[in-house]
Amino acid sequence: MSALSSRTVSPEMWGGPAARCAALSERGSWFPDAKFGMFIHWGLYSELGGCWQDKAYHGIGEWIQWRARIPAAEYARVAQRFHPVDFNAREWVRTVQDAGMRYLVITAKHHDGFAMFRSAVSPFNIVDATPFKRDPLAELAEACRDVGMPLGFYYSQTQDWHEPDAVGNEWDAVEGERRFDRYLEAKALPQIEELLTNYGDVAILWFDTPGPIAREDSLQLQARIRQLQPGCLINSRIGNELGDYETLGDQEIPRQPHGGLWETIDTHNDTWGYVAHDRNWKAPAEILRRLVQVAACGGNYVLNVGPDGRGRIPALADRMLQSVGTWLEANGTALYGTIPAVASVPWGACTARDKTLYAHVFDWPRDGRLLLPGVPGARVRSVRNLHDGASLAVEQLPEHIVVQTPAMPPDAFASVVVLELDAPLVAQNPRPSLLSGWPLRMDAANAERSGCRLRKRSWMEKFGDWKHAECLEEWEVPGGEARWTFDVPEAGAFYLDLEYSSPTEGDEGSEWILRCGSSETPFVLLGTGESHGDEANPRLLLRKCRIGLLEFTRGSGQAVAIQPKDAAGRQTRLAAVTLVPARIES
Ligand code: FHN
Repeated sequence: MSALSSRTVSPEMWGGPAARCAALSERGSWFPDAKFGMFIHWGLYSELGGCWQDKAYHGIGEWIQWRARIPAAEYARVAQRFHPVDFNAREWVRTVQDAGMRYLVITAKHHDGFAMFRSAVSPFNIVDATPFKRDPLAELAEACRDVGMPLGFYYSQTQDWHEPDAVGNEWDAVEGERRFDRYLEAKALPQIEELLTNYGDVAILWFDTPGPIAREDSLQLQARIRQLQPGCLINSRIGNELGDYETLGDQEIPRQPHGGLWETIDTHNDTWGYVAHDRNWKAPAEILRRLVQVAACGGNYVLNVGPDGRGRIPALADRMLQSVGTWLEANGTALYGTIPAVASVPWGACTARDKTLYAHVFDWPRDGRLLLPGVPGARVRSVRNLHDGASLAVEQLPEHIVVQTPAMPPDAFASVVVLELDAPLVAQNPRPSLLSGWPLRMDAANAERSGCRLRKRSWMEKFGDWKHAECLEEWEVPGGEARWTFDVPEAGAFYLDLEYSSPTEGDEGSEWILRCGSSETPFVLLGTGESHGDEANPRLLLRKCRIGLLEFTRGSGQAVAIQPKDAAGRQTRLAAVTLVPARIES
């Protein structure tokens, strides 16, 4: 097995999607209904808090050993002062519950190779190597068991920077051949056995960065888990398209429904492991918006918390999670156990259960009218606010539903409007509507396209802070075209904005044609340049460019289309077009 080398930090390190779970009823039937989980990254790196030898590292803190090239022996000495006396398993589990989260996954061993549990396999573990001497995973397992909370263990199976035979540590000199099979047999497999033997029921074995792991190694890991705990779920990062469910890319929030069993994992600030100087917390409304968006696309949302070296969950994170939990306490019926309904409405997203549709409204309508896509084959029987039960007037048009809403949103973060139908909602992907007063964003993936390709791009901004976009690329000139079709329930004027990246240098840019109805307008897209030399996964500098004002009359099936006119447009990566309402008359 080769070292991860240049693929160490690229989207390939996540492996492909999982094989579909064959026996969900026996294994992990709890998973799709849970919707919201907590991820905890906690290890020796938490003691360092993103700082090594007075230098602050920005980005993900659990990679500090790799980034500062700390020799394994020197890093191991951090254990001598790792003494998380404030760790309290029951309090952590209460925090998970109070946040409305329904399962917990914690790092048993991250890439630094340090076991956060008692291990007879390697003395590099929290019980044997630190003054703390306790086994936090045992305490957590007991606390979770007492309240019936599914508990999962993260285990870095491929990278282990402490072990010369494993993958990832390219800075410590190693004598002789690196033998991954030796590491797998001597450490990874026996430690996984310990985790599956000593801690009761393990709900998930959460693998990471499979990178170059061979198929037979992933199969061996999977077989061992099935043998010891057949009920344990395995995520797709076991590698080689195995596992029971898919873990999307880090911080990847889909915009469109995504099939199968899956989860999105997200950071609360810009790191997984504790970083003392990272204050970029997502506020509760943003967390809820991401959670609801993921649920409306059919997945689970797992939000990370990074406790510090004393075992404390950062106070601000804790407070914000409590606010999230308060919202879920009141509105959880609109989330847990629901199915995806509508992922792309400008004011939020919709989930559903049986004959009930839940509209999660993050941006409350200012004109007192909430417009929803139609519900083919069903009649709306009644509409109410979930918050206070107040019933709301509704008009059901052939393609839309219009709900009369009060001036003020009933809930500070997101108000849920509940629509009771006379028949179950049929899964649909409605044509978008250009609603007056609301921007309509249409992604690359929604375009009818010819002479161009749709590609998923992922790139890092701060180290380990991933961004994702699907883009239309490799435009043919002539012949390339992208077209978006939508309904216009009310006439209006809208600006057309493009979100794109173009490595073309120079001010000239590329010339394009915009088609709308019978009109054809040329426009120019300036080069954005690229700041990153990784050709396979360049860092995109996505830029918004306003093309101009368009007027639409009422009518269904209207479209905007764009085409590159000159060869300079070939390399453009187009992520989205947005129609932004413009008020012309007073
Ligand atoms: O390298 C790890 C990283 O430290 C963190 O654990 C994340 C969580 O998904 N997984 C890997 C990068 O994708």
